Amino acid sequence: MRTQVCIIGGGPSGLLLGQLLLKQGIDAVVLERKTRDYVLGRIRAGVLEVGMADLLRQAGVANRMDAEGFIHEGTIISNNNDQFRIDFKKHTGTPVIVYGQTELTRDLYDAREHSGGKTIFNVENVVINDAKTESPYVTYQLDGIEHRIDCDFIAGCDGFHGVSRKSIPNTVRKEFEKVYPFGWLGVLSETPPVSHELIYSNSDRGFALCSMRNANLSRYYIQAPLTDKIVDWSDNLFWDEFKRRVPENIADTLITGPTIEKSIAPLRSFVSEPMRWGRLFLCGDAAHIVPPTGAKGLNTAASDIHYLFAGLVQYYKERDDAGLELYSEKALARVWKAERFSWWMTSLLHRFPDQTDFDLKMQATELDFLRDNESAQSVLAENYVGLPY
Ligand code: RFL
Ligand code: PHB
Repeated sequence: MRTQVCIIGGGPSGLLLGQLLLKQGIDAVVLERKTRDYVLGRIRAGVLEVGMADLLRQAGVANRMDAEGFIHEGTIISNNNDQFRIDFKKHTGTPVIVYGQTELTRDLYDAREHSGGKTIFNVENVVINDAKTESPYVTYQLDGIEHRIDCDFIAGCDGFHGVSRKSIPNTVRKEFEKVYPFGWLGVLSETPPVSHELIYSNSDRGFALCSMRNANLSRYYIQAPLTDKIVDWSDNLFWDEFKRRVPENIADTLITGPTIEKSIAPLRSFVSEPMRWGRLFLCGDAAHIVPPTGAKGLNTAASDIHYLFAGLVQYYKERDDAGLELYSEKALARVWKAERFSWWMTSLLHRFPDQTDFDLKMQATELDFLRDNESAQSVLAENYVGLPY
């Protein structure tokens, strides 16, 4: 088989790139290790920057997001019972859109099926070959039979555990990593959200986040030790702990119910440089991970796709490879800013096992400063709604 761009990974990065390319008449095949249902079963991000929303519109997959997504013009930050609001609209003129990654991925799969884009599921043993030549190819197995796709370019959109990043030799690749000593225990519950804006809560017992998916579906998180087991967190234990970490008025009005999903995700900051090796381009989680506190994981994947898509269009329409040459540099410049913001938000809002009394005072003072200082709020707002592409 031959295609112009072979996309490894059918998560949001790969699917978004596939749809954008299809609209430009550029042929792409998506290889996915799992099934569509498996990919759609993963509950992940919820906040979209307007830059990402625009990209989804450009790809022609934004109708449901525009109809059902929630426009958020601000967010609440709390420190025990002290609460204040960051006004995105006032500081940046821009809101964010709350629309779940699961729904967005479903829209992308539906659009792909509708437009006849080729997706191959359940692929095994994907291998990237000759990425440093002008004739790269990808081999994989399906039902035990070996297949080969010849292509012009390979987009490595296969997430943190994929093969793409690891195909770049160790001598070329430099990895930067910070692993946090806790995770996020997240639940989904069929209850109305406790607040119409997200609440990021620092408390003496650790971090908590109130988020949502729709009018009757809430997403709540608490910081938890990585050694905790899901089976030990009954719904009652979760709600009790959650209520202790949010301001009293929120705890008092919270509607609890049986949870329909519960999982613990580790927190990590990670960047792999460069994001291009010959004709292989890494995008999204394949190249970088952020802790979720800044809601940047999915959005940074989208900005990578923006740069790669622009470079590919320039190559195919103008026979100019300048955009592709600059891909890694441009993508990384934005990635590192998202890393900085996510690391800062994480440091501001969590309890760390080795925090000294001095560290705690610094954290509390940083929160007081943010509460009282419009410029600091403006910096947070600018980063949260998304830096320009
Ligand atoms: P994904 O979503 O991991 O998709 C990669 C896809 O590639 C497939 N794959 C392969 N396919 C073919 N061959 C191989 N060898 C393959 N190896 C893997 C996988 O099956 C998968 O379908 O990466 P992508 O597309 O770059 O999208 C990135 C986002 O998913 C990610 O940044 C965010 O979800 C991160 N993230 C969160 N971000 C937020 O902004 N807010 C959140 O609340 C949030 N929660 C999360 C998260 C990431 C998590 N992970 C990765 C464990 C919660 C979790 C649990
Ligand atoms: C979510 O709704 O899952 C969510 C929202 C904001 C974050 C992280 C996760 O910062």
